[in-house]
Amino acid sequence: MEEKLRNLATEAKEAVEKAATLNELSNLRVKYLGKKGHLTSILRGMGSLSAEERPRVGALANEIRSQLEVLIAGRTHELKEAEREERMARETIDVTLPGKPFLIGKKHPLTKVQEEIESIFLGMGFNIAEGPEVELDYYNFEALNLPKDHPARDMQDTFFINPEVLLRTHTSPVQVRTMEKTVPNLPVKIICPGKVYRRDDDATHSPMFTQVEGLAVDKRITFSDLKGVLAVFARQMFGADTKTRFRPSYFPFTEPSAEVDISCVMCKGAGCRVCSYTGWLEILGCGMVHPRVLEMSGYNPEEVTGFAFGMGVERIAMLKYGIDDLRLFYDNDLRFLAQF
Ligand code: 2NM
Repeated sequence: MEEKLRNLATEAKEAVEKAATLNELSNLRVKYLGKKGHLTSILRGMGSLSAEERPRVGALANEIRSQLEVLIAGRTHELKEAEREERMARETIDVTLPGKPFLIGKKHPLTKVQEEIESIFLGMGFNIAEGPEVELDYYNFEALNLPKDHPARDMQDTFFINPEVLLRTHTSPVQVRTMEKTVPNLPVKIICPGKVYRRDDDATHSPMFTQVEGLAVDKRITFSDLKGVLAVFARQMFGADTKTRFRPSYFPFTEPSAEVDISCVMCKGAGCRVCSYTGWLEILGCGMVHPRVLEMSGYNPEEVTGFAFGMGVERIAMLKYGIDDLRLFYDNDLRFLAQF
């Protein structure tokens, strides 16, 4: 039996040394050391051995097993190393190949338009003011001459957190907060950009959108100042040949109030599909700050006056770039966003 074992060892060692592939090695391990392998089947015959032979044969078998394991491991390493070296010799890296192109991020079109609006008003001496998007009913409505029972306070349009706290429906509360902080100093000359929230959802209305509102309060501010500032804005935003017109309107926080149209950016006023053949496009609302609003903020409406205006950044961007569905701004489709 010992001889059988030694012969097996010699045969297995030779086979392992000659093995040319990892696959072959793996088969050899199964053949000699596996559960149904040669070594195991020889050991099955140990039952016929005498008590003093048995430990010796057992020890020999274990030694052969561990020698073979070591040989197989060594040969495995050799073969892997050879394969690696062969691959290294074959594979070359061409460092002159162009790299893989990667995407560089850019500003969202709404951010670009918002910043463009900001820079036009900064150029006319306005400062930027910001405030909370979760706002008190008082600043969003009450202080803007919209008492609790006012019909213009359509509950449907507002997301309430609780009866006194809501998501701001416009950035006007920032203007009220700024006036409160500034009083009695003058002038107040600010624009308030930011997100606002209304219960609205279609191709031209989103439950969240972006507004820029403006406010100027000082002694002897007039409607002419308002007209001049907005005419300059329209020309800088939409081109030097842009005309403006003011139509009477109503807002609870301004008196008088107006809607502002610009001559159509597409047809220059001749009439086309974009302007519904009117030659004009509505871009914002405005007016002279209501005396009660000035008074609630701490200014004396006998001494100071002010103008205010508000515009939707999405609407301005849609007109500027000829986009017909504002949901494109929020879909985050790079095929759309990459165009700006
Ligand atoms: C608009 C239209 C007209 C406005 C008024 C005020 C404030 F705080 F001074 F009273 N802020 N914004 C205003 C006026 C906003 O948006 C269409």
